[in-house]
Amino acid sequence: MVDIKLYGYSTSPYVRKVACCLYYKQLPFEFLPVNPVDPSEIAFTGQTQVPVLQIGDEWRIDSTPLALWLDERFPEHSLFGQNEEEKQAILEMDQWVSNSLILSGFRSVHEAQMSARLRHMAWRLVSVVSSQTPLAEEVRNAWPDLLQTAPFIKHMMCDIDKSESASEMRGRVGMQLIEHLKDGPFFGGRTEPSLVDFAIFPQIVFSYAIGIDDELLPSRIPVVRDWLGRVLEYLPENPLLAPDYMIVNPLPQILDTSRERSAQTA
Ligand SMILES: N[C@@H](CCC(=O)N[C@@H](CS)C(=O)NCC(=O)O)C(=O)O
Repeated sequence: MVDIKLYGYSTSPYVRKVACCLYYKQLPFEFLPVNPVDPSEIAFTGQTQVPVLQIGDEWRIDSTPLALWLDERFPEHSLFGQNEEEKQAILEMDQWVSNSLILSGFRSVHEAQMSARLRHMAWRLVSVVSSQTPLAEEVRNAWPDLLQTAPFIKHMMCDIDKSESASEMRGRVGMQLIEHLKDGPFFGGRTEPSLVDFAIFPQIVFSYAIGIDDELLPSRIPVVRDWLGRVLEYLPENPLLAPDYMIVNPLPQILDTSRERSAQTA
């Protein structure tokens, strides 16, 4: 079996997306944490963006091309369906995940007023980062401001249609999420999971799993909760790349709790 290495930080939605694809494909890999402030671990690539995936001696970047590469190299457990038409539909939904769902998350942080909640979130995120690539106290303390001024996030914001506010965008994304799920069992009404499921799953659960949010709100919606449970069947208990001791709310427990809660309210 060829050596597979995933370089990145667990707080990146794109890195978690690639990890979930690797887990789905049952490809053993080594996760190599990258320091976001001084990404010397990926200096060999001559650039600073994660995820970087290395298969044998070859490395590449960019999560969707990486998923295509994985399918090319390891066709079993396809991430792109069974034919060209399915592949195009999956790529279109994946674009929505990147340009709307993930972007909306970054936008909420970028445009938020500095508040106790925002600081709590940023400090929790940096404690996860620092658990894998130790950061100086001053850097950790400054993380709330650094998050809001990160050049790559600023750059992402250039593509946003500002005629829609951040909260309108969140509302739209929530509605479109349900539309794209199409009652499941997987995104796009598909019978097997695809790249889209593995792009969305870690993004939806991360903040709750590491203790930023008090509740996994999407799991209040029965179709979403059932979908989360189905996706988890293809993944390890902790597919989020953060160390187990950083997981405040383990995923199987999240789903059991929300099942109990909805049974109580039924
Ligand atoms: N289109 C890329 C986006 C990757 C990306 O934006 N990664 C961020 C972390 S979430 C990053 O590496 N930022 C630092 C940099 O670009 O220098 C993908 O899908 O992989």
